[in-house]
Amino acid sequence: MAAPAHKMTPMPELSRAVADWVSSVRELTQPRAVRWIEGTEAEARELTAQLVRSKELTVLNAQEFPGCHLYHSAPNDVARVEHLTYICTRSQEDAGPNNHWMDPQQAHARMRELFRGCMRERTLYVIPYCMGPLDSPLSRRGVELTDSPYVVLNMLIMTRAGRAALELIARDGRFVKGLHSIGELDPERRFIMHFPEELSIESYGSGYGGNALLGKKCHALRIASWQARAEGWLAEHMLIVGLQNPEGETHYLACAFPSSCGKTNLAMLIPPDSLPGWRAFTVGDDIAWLHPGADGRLWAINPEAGYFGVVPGTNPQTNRNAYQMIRRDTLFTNVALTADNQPWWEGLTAGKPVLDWQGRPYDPARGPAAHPNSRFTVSAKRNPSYSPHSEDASGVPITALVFGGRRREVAPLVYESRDWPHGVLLGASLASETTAAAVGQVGVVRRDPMAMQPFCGYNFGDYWQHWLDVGARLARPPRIFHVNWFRRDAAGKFLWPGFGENLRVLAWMLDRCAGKVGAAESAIGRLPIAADLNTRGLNLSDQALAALLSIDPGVWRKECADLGEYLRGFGSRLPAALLAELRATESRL
Ligand code: GTP
Ligand code: SPV
Ligand code: MN
Repeated sequence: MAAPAHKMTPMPELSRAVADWVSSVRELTQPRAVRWIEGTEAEARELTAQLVRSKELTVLNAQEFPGCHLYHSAPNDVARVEHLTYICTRSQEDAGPNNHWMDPQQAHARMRELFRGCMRERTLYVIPYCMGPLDSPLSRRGVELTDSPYVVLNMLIMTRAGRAALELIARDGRFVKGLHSIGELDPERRFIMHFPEELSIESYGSGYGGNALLGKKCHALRIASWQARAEGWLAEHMLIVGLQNPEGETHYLACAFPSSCGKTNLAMLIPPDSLPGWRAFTVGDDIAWLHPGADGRLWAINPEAGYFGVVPGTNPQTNRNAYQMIRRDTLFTNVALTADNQPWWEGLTAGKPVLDWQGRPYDPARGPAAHPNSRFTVSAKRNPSYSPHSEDASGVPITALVFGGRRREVAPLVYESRDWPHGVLLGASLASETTAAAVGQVGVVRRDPMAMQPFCGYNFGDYWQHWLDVGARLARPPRIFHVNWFRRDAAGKFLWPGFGENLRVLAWMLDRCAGKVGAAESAIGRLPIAADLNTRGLNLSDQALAALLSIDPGVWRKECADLGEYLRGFGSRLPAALLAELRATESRL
């Protein structure tokens, strides 16, 4: 005789605080049903099957892409909407000039009108989730309420979602409240509101990415950066990668690059044949939570459990790991389709698109077949280079921090800061060409300090001071570098091969951290001595290398003047120490 099934407490009974909040949202939004997400595989299969039946998901070619599906988002809902994203603090100064601001009461009133009755005929899903390993003291929890089953499927991949997370919430009572509805998917009725003082998020009118998967940018960066400042840590838009050198030593780097500027690719980098004995291990590809440790070092966890990655450009040459990873159990959004139901995107050399990202017959005159911001959602465990230390409760120790932008000129391939405060200036000086990850013009250089312009939940002036304060507390701070993989020649060609070859630059950084090589002092920081940067077998001309490592004082004087003007826009909140660093650079120039 089978043993009687263990009777589990129904989820609504686990946390009074969550249940009460769900009841109030239910009253406001009037869903037909409420469903609590357990986080089981059977549940994910059932939700997937439901979306296949309703034709919202397409099953992809089961021989070539087993377990993979395609989702089309609304054509006017394909990227983050920074112009509709708000930080709602009581004082506008606390949100800072870097954020759109709305008074919290006004914002709540506005959102209440949008949410009122918006879920009629829909199911309200309750998704308790944990950002970070379930057993880590560095993790934080939240609950997302949404009427989008596509969001549920994504959250199940991207976070540790379900019963275990709710049990933790029941225990410590603290969680971020995230209310989301796709509404009418009308760009005129779309807002992403954050209330850091209340630890809550309200998002309406979009079903896409960072607008809708509230654990990601909304919680793990905007709300978490606010919490991190109060608690003495950092929530950053950074990948975390472990590099094992031929001697078998592993060092971890955390790197901040703006959206669509190479984080996922660097996080799962494949060492080129020219660098035998090196291995790379991915801890995270988009977000790092960094905590000063008792040993005076900075320790990092990846709050996420999956990747929501850019598809175009992924191929066996640029990144074999990424290409292998998304060949099974992957949710594709807004890619094109071949005649035999395989996903297709720009950058693939094989296959031919017959339907574009909107499901229309492909016509090159209408632009690319896959949307430039088309994405894959996949479990981090599918990554062949997934680091077992991703699950470590205390995180991994960070040897170096790297800031990088996408700049066709000005910024050299790599340079190193003189010390932590100068490194904070390097981060604050980050500027990058805009990409398709956010709605708006692509390819325009804009200021994006620490790659956090769209994601910092408070005043950048206070944020830079917080960075300075964290560094001052570290007895063994990581070294800070700046990179640019995207410098181009006069003909518009990338000067640096990028991707796996970026390891050459990272290896130089680790040599610097180990005190193995010197550097050339320049006005803006320390540059590699050409002989210390391994370029063997690269087919890189001396001229190209010189251009990559060159600094034009005239151009940099202008760059510093622009930066000074920008920084002074933060008025009395700008740390004097940061301005002093800039003045010191200007006088060296
Ligand atoms: P988000 O997920 O938006 O935060 O982006 P990301 O920073 O993770 O960027 P990702 O690694 O997905 O790369 C974005 C685009 O840049 C892709 O089309 C890549 O193929 C391309 N790319 C990545 N690394 C390099 C590089 O080293 N050199 C060049 N030229 N292109 C790169
Ligand atoms: C980014 O834009 O930086 C992303 C994609 O990582 S999204 O999840 O949409 O924010
Ligand atoms: Mn990102």
